[in-house]
Amino acid sequence: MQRVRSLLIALLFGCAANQPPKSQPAAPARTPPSALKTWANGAVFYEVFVRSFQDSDGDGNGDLQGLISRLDYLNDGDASTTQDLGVDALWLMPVFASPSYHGYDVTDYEKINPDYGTGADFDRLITEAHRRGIKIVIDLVVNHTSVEHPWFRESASSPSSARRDWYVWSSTDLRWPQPWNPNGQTWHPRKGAYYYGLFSSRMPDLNFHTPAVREEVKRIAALWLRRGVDGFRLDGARHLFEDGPGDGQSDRPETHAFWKEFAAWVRSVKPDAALIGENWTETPAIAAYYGDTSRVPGGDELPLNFDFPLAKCIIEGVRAGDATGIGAKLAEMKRTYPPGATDVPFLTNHDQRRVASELNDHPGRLRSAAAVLLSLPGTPFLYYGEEIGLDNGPETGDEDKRTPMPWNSSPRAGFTTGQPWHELAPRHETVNVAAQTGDPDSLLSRYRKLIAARHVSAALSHGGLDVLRGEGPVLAFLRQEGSERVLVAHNLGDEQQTAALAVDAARAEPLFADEGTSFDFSGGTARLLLPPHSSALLRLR
Ligand SMILES: [Ca+2]
Ligand SMILES: [Ca+2]
Ligand SMILES: [Ca+2]
Repeated sequence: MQRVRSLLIALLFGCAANQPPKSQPAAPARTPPSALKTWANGAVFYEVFVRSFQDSDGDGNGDLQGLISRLDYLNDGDASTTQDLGVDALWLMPVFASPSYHGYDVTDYEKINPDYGTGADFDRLITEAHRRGIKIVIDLVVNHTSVEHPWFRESASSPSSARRDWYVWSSTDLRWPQPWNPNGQTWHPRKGAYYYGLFSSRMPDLNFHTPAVREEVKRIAALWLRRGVDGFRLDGARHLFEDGPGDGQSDRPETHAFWKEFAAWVRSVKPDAALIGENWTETPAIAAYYGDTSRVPGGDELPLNFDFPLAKCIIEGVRAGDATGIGAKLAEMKRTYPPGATDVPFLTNHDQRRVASELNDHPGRLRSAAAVLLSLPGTPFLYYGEEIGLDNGPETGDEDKRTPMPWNSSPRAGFTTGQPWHELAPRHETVNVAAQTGDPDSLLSRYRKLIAARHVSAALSHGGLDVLRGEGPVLAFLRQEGSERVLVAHNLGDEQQTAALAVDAARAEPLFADEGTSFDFSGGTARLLLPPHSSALLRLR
């Protein structure tokens, strides 16, 4: 996704919960939750920009061989070692051939980007990741192709081209603005006609009304699933179909219908494949992308969807030291998402200013953000570098959200022996993996411990959530799965807090507890003492 879009969407959707109707009728009896029961439910994902992770050959571009060499950092596959981060799955930003540095405009869906390596390198990555128990999900960008894709060249060559209807053409300029930018145009001139390109003139939209396009997308998906990938992150998923300006450019009924068709196809090829939708909008519209959870466990449309509104609430709440917005958003999700839907919480991704910069590198706030993220239900995603508090680059462009990973304090940070494709983020001399490895108080160690706590607890990794306190500086909730209950409490503020919560338990076993936290259970009340920016994850007995 491109910069103007991400900036404007971020402005459009702040942390505000959509309120329930004023006179809300009694909730109808819900069908029993039908949760997603695959590896993806509860897995901890890690988003990787391959170009920025590790260069293996000194050309300054990260590549697949480099990523393979860093897999042990992410998860070495050995449960007896605890220095690895412990993530369960990777989301690779686009790895297909593309003329751009980011890869979101594909020219060949069957070819690995030569900057990243060969098809054989990709196969080796899959093998090496799977050997460590790491799943690999790749970005599938099919709303549009590159303007340089041979399909578009053929389509644009003549109105009578055999592929004319693979793209969206008009004989006149319909002048639909971009939904997020009144000055952005979506119809672009070519040889006396106009093609639709929602994101840019470099990215012509495929025409999903054309059956051959739908079949080709399904064929490509099957090809990569059979080659070993474990699922897809679906770029711009709400924009497949368009039938008019404004609301007609997103969330069309035909878009929902296609994703159901696509999901059924993917299940037929690889039943446990993960599908994660990028539907950057408000909570009720995101909720609709799960489809029917009573028909297929987790939903018959997209079983995982990024939670952009909650991400905004977490960052604003942690920054302000106030849990109110997070509590209200969690309550809204509970009444809006279909039963059994798996949320996908995250802090920021490659389209957003990095969380460390959003929180002004405040160590306590970064600690709180990590703890909130990794104690929430669903399938949390980390963005590479987040675990060490990597700053945004100094500029506001997308490249500055995607700078090379700093591995050590050397001048090129251990990322490359050559000239990095983009300058390193500020403070990389001190904010790097080596500096934080082995330090029990580092942010990196915190991420490791929180991920480890999640892995030993079914309630944390798969359970539901009931908010106990979501106002003022304290965010507290109960996570439950079967007979296991975990009380989660975060103090987002700069002052010590005490909290008395109605919790029926005799005692508690900490799965994770910051220094200085203490707790006491008696008479149906949990009494917690929480130092500034501390968290406690307590298994109740
Ligand atoms: Ca390279
Ligand atoms: Ca390990
Ligand atoms: Ca489209």
